[in-house]
Amino acid sequence: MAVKDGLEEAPAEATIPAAPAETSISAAPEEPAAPVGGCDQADNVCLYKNTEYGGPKKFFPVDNCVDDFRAVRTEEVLSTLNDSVSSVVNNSTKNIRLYEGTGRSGRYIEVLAGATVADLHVKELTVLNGDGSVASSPGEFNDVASSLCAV
Ligand SMILES: [Ca+2]
Repeated sequence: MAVKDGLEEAPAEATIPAAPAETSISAAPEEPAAPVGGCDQADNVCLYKNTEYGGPKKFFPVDNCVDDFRAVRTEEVLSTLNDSVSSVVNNSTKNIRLYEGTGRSGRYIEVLAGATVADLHVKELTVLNGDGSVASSPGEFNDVASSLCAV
């Protein structure tokens, strides 16, 4: 590169071609969720303290079970996730369960692959007991989750 008057030109930014668009659009139900709430990493499960994917948040690779939200601080490090999750994005191809108790115990809900729940207060969920029987349907699951795992 030519240097003029001792000033080196900054190298031009390499032009990176846009990634090729997906050529086939699948309508399969396991299609990952549209990225909302910044949950744009494939195979992540994203939990938020507020409804509509707002507030302090924490993202997890779907293959890692998280057995105790009391030990998990949000990205904002304000507090733990325990008993405070109000919305969920499952941007993965696996169904997950959110459990009321630590160590995957107690009542749970399933959030299907690619699904989102904008407001866990809303009574439109099927809440199951640990033995798989229905605890409430429609039910809600706000501010109770303490562990999660893919199924
Ligand atoms: Ca709990």
